[in-house]
This record gives sequence, structure tokens and C-alpha cells, in this order.
Amino acid sequence: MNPRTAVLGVCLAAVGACEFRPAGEPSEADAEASPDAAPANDDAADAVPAGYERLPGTTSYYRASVERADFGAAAADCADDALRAAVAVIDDDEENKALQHFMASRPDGGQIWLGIQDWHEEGVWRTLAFEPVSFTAWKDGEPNDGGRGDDDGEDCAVLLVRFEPARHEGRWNDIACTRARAYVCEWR
Ligand code: FUC
Ligand code: CA
Ligand code: CA
Repeated sequence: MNPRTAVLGVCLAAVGACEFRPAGEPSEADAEASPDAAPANDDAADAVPAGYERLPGTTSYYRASVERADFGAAAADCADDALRAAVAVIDDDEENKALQHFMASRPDGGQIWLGIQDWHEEGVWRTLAFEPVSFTAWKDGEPNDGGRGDDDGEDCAVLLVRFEPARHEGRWNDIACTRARAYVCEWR
């Protein structure tokens, strides 16, 4: 299957991750913050998914992948864990460092998928829910779409956990979504 099709399927299945809300309408977060809102009664949606843990310096819970997978399979695996679980989206340098540290000692953890893509619009990086990406840590010269700029370029991205020279560790590179990489699932 075309990896883009696979990811879109996941996206549509993961209701929370793919919510399109017209501007001005209250979000779920607004409802929770309102004193008049009904108390949360969906315990299952609020329980930390099995295998997820808190990492210092972050506000989410995370699970490391068991084996490398192409981006579509990674996204499906994470989305399968829980509502609001997805391939980790890194929002700041603290989280970038936390995930680097989390994966550094794993043999297959040299690079991990990020939950962002530019296949929807080349050069415009967004989450799978098409939210804009606020924080980036691209390596010098990246993202370069593999030098292509067409549909066969590089539309997924990884965090370089281990890299030579080491000064590039912690930076990001765009690569083809069909490659096999480790990943971290995030539940927020
Ligand atoms: C590294 C990057 C390139 C490309 C390739 C697959 O060589 O510097 O931009 O992503 O990997
Ligand atoms: Ca691209
Ligand atoms: Ca690249």
C-alpha cells in the first residue's frame, strides 16, 4: 500500500488526532477548563496506556518502539495504543533532549521518526492532524527533500539520536517515509 494512504487511514481512524474544528468553536480543552463543563466520565480515555511512562522535562507519556517500521506502520502502531496516542511530536528543546536520552541506549534507536510530514504540501511541515509545527531542530542543510522537491522526495522526518559527527546529534533530517526507523509513541 502507498504509505500515504496507510497514514491517512490511521489519521481518519484516530478521531482525536484528526479533529477538524471550525475557528471559534470551543475545543475539548476549553470544555474541560470551563467550570460548567460536565465532569470527565470517560475513564478509559484518561487512563495512561499500558507501557507508557513519563519522561523528565516533558508533559506527556511515551513508549519506545519494539522494532523499526516505515512511517505508515509506525503511525498505525502508535494510534492503536489509545485515543491521543501518536508518533511523538517534539514541541521544544527539552522534549527533543528527553527523547534523545530515552532512545540513546537502544541498539536500533539511532534515528527515530517524528510525527510530522510535508507530503501534504512540500516544504510545509505539519503534524498528522495538519497542525503547524512550532519547534524545529533541523540539521544544517535540512530539510532538503533529498534534493528532489517532487512527490518522490523526503516527506517524513527523523531525530538523529546517534550521529557522526556527534555535534549533529539531536538535529533533524527529512527522509523517505518508506524507510524503516525506530520511533517513540506519545500520549498527551
Ligand atoms: C542524509 C541527508 C540527506 C538525505 C539522506 C537520506 O544523507 O543529509 O538530506 O536525507 O540522508
Ligand atoms: Ca519533502
Ligand atoms: Ca534530507
